[in-house]
Parts: sequence; structure tokens; C-alpha cells
Amino acid sequence: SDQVVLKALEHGVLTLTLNRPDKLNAANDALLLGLTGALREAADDSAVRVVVITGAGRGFCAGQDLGEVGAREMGFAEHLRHTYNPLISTMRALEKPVITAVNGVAAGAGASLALAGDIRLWSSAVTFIEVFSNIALVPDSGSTWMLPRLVGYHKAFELMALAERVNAEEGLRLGLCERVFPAETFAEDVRAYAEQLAARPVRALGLTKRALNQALSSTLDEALENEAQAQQRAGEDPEHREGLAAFKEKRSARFKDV
Ligand code: T3D
Repeated sequence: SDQVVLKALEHGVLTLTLNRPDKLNAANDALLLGLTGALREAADDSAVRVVVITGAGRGFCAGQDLGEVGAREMGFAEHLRHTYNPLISTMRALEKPVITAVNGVAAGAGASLALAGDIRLWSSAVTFIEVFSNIALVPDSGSTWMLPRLVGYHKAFELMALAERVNAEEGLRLGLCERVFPAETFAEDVRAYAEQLAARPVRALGLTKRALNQALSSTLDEALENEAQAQQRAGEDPEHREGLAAFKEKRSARFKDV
């Protein structure tokens, strides 16, 4: 297909596949704007309960397409503001779970994208590289914000300074991902995981995501107030009524039906 972002909606799971496999899904503007647009559409589509971002072929995303950097008119800052920054902000603001299903190498802004998911599922074949310093650039697309929160300042700086290659085992140990699945069964394992998540109360999870993101830059008192407001909304939602009814009737909740 000549589409740089493939979209497929099945069982409440919207899968967005970066599709420039010959370049390990290196990002051009069409890919970045296409991905951001698809996420914005997903926000308004109640059929979408969970979003999965993954890559076609053997790579997840090799970061900025270096073939296109020299050719463009925009400065770096303007380019980031136009493409990568809205993508990462949109992922974090979307009140639905976003899974990054990292099927292979994730480098540069591709590594940032991998980290920006709410749940990060890695194939055993992943290599994660904060590759920016190899070409004397600065980690962007949220890496400077996310990585020290995951591994601490010092390990983050070392990974960035040396562009060290992190394999799946090490990524799991460092907390760069939640699960590692065997490369051979990765696609099926991701599908099963995503469908299990899609059966959860996704509006409550959306509110949870928002509260967690707010809490990352708030005081305790602000977090307590945000929780109160979120709980008001969750408590008034039919999802909560279904959860309570299921508890009382000693059955599993059917959140997808409410
Ligand atoms: O505003 C701005 O633009 C600034 C934003 C910056 C954000 C960034 O992401 S900067 C970082 C950019 N990314 C890189 O520097 C990574 C470059 N790629 C690599 O270091 C290696 O390709 C990998 C470590 C990712 C993978 O290595 P390997 O050996 O598995 O694969 P390979 O053979 O190097 O790559 C396969 C093909 O993909 C190859 O093409 P070919 O020779 O088969 O025709 C390679 O050129 C191409 N490719 C890989 N990465 C990129 C790329 N083409 C364009 N841009 C890439 N980033």
C-alpha cells in the first residue's frame, strides 16, 4: 500500500501501522501528520476503545527520515512544533489507552514515540536507541521529559550521550516497556492484550490517564482535587453502574455494552 499510516478497526481496537518498511518506518511529515490526524479522529469515535501504534516490516520507527532534513524550508524548531510535538501531545491528551506495540528497532524520535504510549509492549527483537547524539542532535519528541522519569537523570543521560543500544531484556529491566512478547508471536500477543484492554471500562481508563498525566506536574492537593472531579464523572457514567451491578450479581462486567 502507498498509505504511510494504515488504519484498521477491529473489536474496539484501532491499529495504526507506520508503513514505510523499506526505511524502518522513518518518519516523514506525511507519516507524522497522518498519525496525529488519526489519533484526533479516534478521540471522537466511540467505536475506538483502544489505540495500538505499531510498525510494518522489521522496524518500529527509525526516527526522522534523514533523507528529508536537508531538503526542507522549515527550521528545526518550527518543524518540531508542526509535526512531532503535536503528535506526542495528542497521544498523551487522548482520553483512551494508547498502546505502542514496538515490533522492532525504535531509534531517535521513534524511541520517543515508543515511550509515549500508555502501555508499551515490545517484541523480543526490539533495539531501542536514543540515537540523536550520533548525528549531534538533541533528544526530542518528549524523550528528555519521559526518559528521566523512567530511569532517572543519570541513566537517561548515559543512554543519550552514548546512543547505547538497549535490547528487550534490558528495556524491561529499565522500565521502558511493560511486557516483552516473543518476536514469533508478537502480533497475536499484542492483539490479545489490546482486546483484553478494550473490554475494560475505557471511559474510566481515559479519566485515569488524564488524572495521572495531570499529577505528573501537580502538587498533592491539586491531584486530590483532580481525582475528585474525575471521580464525579466516572461515578455518573453507565460504566460504573455496570461495574456495580456485575459485582452484586457475581458476574463479569460487560463494559463494552454500556
Ligand atoms: O525536525 C527534525 O527533523 C529533527 C528531528 C529529529 C528526530 C530524530 O529522530 S533524529 C534521529 C534520526 N534517526 C537516526 O539517526 C537513525 C538512523 N538509522 C540508524 O541508525 C539505523 O538505520 C538503525 C540503528 C535505526 C537500524 O540499523 P539497521 O542496521 O538495522 O538497518 P539499516 O540497514 O541501517 O537501515 C535499513 C534501511 O533503512 C536503510 O536503507 P537502505 O540502505 O536499505 O536503502 C537505511 O538507510 C534506512 N533508514 C534507517 N533509518 C533511516 C533510514 N532512512 C532514512 N532516515 C532514517 N532515519
